[in-house]
Amino acid sequence: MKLYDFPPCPFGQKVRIVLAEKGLAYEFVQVDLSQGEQRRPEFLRLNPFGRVPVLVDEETTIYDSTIINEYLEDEYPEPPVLPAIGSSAQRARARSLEDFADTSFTLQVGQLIGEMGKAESDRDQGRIQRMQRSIERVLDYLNHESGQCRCVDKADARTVEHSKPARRNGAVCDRSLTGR
Ligand SMILES: N[C@@H](CCC(=O)N[C@@H](CS)C(=O)NCC(=O)O)C(=O)O
Repeated sequence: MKLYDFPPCPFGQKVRIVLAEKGLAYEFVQVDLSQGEQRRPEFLRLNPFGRVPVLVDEETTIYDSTIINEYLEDEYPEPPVLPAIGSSAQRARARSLEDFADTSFTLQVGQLIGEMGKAESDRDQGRIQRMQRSIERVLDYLNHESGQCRCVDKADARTVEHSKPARRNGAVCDRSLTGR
């Protein structure tokens, strides 16, 4: 099995977590997005949209992290990463949380990282404040869903802290980002 991926990509990380949970061996093929390697013809033959991650499992080529993970769950069901078949409501909830992470959390945090990675004088403070408010709503939702308070703050702070551009420009990574 081969995974075409770029280490900082959160969607690739999602797939790598499932591969690790299932104990599946694979070859990591780096597609360096900073060098535009996703636009090379040989990669576009795997994913015409030019995005990582892409999984190649023998004759099967799949792109999009959610679909890759569904494939892994179908093809390699043990150990499962979704609630059992038959527990439809719980499976739906797991999928909703995944969708929420993809559409309402990862993107916003990524945009905030991008803004904080700029030199301070170039940052759009209005945009930063809007993103902080949006992330704060997301964290409230996750804290409510998880029934816990502190872990989400810390996870979010780590995400930003580990961003190289943000670190390079001395971004403050803890409560100041979420305004708490
Ligand atoms: N919905 C896709 C999103 C994948 C995606 O946006 N990947 C980004 C990197 S995190 C990418 O490859 N961007 C390259 C580009 O847009 O040129 C998934 O879940 O796999």
